[in-house]
Amino acid sequence: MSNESTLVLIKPDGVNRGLIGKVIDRLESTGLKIIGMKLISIDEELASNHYSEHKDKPFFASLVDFITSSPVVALAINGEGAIQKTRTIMGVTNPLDSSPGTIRGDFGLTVEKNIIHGSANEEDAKRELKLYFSDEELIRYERSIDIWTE
Ligand code: D4T
Repeated sequence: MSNESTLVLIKPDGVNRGLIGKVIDRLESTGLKIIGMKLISIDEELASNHYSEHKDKPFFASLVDFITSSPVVALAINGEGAIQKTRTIMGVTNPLDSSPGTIRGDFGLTVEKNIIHGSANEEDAKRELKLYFSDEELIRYERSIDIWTE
């Protein structure tokens, strides 16, 4: 495992349902570190860029409409194996298949409104972090608990 950073979005359904705190709590409680965080409105250009790999899929237009419909919380998350760890905490894409104890399994209902996004791999994480955060917005700092999480 290596120290890595990943992008998480708390999607419009998570924000509107008042789940920001719960989602952040699940991520933070594992020892992962927040190194960037903001509430933003995603415009169509950013949405299309973010989801470019899905541009030919039948759900693309609906996905862009949804993600631009209301603010999201963007988080840059850092830690040992942060990409896989975040995906594990999230659960699989369709909440009907996500295990209880995962964010999507506990809070999600539909494949589109599934509460949270997390980068799928190292390449996506690098690309997506750049879409949402400038270098200056990523804060590197030591926490006293870091000796227990590394
Ligand atoms: P994200 O990218 O949001 O973390 O989700 P996943 O990595 O788990 O899933 P994905 O890339 O396959 O899908 C991206 C995004 O599209 C929505 N979606 C997906 C949808 O609205 N309808 C669908 O049929 C699928 C497969 C949900 C997540």
